[in-house]
Amino acid sequence: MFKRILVANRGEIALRVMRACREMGIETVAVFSEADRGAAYLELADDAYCIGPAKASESYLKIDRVISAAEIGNAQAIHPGYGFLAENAHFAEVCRSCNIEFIGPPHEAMALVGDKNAARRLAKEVGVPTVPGSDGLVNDPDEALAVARKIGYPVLVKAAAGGGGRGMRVALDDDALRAALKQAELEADAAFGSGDLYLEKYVEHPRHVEVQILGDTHGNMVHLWERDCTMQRRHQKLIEESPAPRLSDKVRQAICESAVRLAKAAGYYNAGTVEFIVDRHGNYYFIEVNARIQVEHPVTEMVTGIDLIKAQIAVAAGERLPFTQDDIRTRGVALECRINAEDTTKGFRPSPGTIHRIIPPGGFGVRFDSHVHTGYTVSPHYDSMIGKLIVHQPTRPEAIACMQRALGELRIEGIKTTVPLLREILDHPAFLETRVDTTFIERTWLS
Ligand code: MV4
Repeated sequence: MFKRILVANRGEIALRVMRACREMGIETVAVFSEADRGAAYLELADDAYCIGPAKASESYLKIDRVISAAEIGNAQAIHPGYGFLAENAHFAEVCRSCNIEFIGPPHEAMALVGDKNAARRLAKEVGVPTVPGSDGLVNDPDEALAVARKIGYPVLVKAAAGGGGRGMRVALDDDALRAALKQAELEADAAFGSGDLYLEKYVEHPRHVEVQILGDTHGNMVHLWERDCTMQRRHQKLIEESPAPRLSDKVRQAICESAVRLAKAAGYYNAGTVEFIVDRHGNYYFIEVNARIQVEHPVTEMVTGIDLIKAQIAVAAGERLPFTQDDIRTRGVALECRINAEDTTKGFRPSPGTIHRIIPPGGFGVRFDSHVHTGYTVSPHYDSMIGKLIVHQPTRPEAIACMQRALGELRIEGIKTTVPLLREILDHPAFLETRVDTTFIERTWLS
């Protein structure tokens, strides 16, 4: 097992990884930017190095600085968390060439699934349902128009190097498609360094279901069932839950088995997520793979009882998974609310500043994953998420009541947060009755 791990991240996920390491008897090396200097969670690391100025591109995203910190700090492995370098295949490759274990998938598999068109092709090859669309890339407008006429409008133009909803464009007719192709190509080229595009039929009013997978380096791969992440706004998730409501046992089983089949075919190991959209009729379609631990991993941990961060570390150290698929069952229902420092009444604009007072919630079935405290200053330089409130209860109505109770206890003074909106959503008949799709927030709170 590793003696010392560098955590190449900040905030709640850095703290989450450090906590897992402590329990495993592994020392930690933290890195921080000038904006995070003096943050309380850094005191929980055994060692900490400043790797640059506040700007992420000058610190948390600087591969040479992170690697230098790992070498100076004597770390044998790097946990990237989510965001920043977590899905950078080049970084994973540099780690390997420096003899530092990257706690994540092999860089080859990461590069493969990072190419959304290649991932889609692989899904088709192994019989995982994909949305009807182009057979490969379509940068030629005439070819794209022919595909659109065959599958029917509306269609979605997607960037092969995109993901997470970035670089997508809906087109309703031929003229719109021509324009969408031009814009998407320019945008994708500027944002991702590749203008490669592919086409899919636009599935209207989908639910978003994703499957947690976990594999070791000995060829064992399991799924840890699914999460529903339908409750989002502009691709920012607000509430996640497990199990996914309104999913028949048959479809749940099929989606989860599809995810494992695809991950195996990609030569994947460690933790990952396979994303699907599910239409009103229960048809499911593969969308993309997220080659990292995700923000919402705790809901899966609560229902399965498996610590995903510890599992990531163990399999990165070469250990075998200590369970088989049949051992993994879910118990009860878990919900997660993301607490962001944002003003939801002003277009969700960031609300950085000092937290004058925070009172965290507690009690049976309540988990609060957060690095903030009274006197903590939320920096404008990073993502506005300041914590995640997770509850675990026997049933969905009990989980919702528990979440309402816990959000009611949570006091955060000095900055605006998403808490009031979260409480409204949890009270909304459509949420209670699970009659929502991915457009619910935009339709209900015009913003
Ligand atoms: C789609 C889709 C409808 N049809 N693909 C958005 C994030 C990215 N992972 C894929 N996304 C979508 N792909 C087809 N063919 C709708 C979405 C989508 C969405 C998916 C998951 C969660 C929230 C979403 C919000 C808007 C659109």
